[in-house]
Amino acid sequence: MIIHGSALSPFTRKVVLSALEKGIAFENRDLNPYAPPEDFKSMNPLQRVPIIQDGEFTLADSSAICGYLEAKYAAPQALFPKEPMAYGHALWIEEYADTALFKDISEGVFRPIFINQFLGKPVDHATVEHTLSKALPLRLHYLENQLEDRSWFAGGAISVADLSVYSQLVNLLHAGHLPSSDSYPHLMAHFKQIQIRPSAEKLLRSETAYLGQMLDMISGRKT
Ligand SMILES: N[C@@H](CCC(=O)N[C@@H](CS)C(=O)NCC(=O)O)C(=O)O
Repeated sequence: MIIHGSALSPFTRKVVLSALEKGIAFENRDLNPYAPPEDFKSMNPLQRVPIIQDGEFTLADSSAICGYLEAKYAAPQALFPKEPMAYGHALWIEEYADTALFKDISEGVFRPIFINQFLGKPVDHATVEHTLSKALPLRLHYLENQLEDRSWFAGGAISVADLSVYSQLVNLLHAGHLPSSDSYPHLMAHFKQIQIRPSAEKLLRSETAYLGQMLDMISGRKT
């Protein structure tokens, strides 16, 4: 299986983590949606990453891909709860992370810091400050309350819900704005318990190296 995506995309991260957790062999291919290959539109008419190719089968969208991987490789690590309410809740938290968290973190923090610099523009501190103080706390408090004293968002084990939330929050970590454990004790404990899993540790190391290279390139451009 080939996973086409970009290293700092939270949706690519969700799919890569799912594959690693499930022990699926795959090849990771870098695809920058802003400098796409010619066949990008035929792979995904929405022109977004991630996309997988599994033999002759091509599939886009992280949620569709995670559903496909679960149907094909339920064992050894299931990532969707079996119990109906827990299953529904997992899908809801996945959706919450993919839409609400993504919007605030991507538009409000990641782009104003990193994409601006990649494009040679100054960091938009005002947008970052506004997001961190006004928009994002609402999202994070909701997730904090969802967890209360549970280890996982849905059911009694790690699921796609946990990987989805974690995958979005990693971009806050890269930006140096991971929320504090004082304000969000359950959410940050949840983040850390995923961060130390072998799958996530390995991936984070390669992402940090990649981001470092990108930032070095930018500072080289400036001097
Ligand atoms: N619902 C999609 C969202 C994918 C998405 O928005 N990917 C971003 C990268 S994080 C992208 O490809 N953006 C390119 C663009 O907006 O043109 C999924 O879950 O895969």
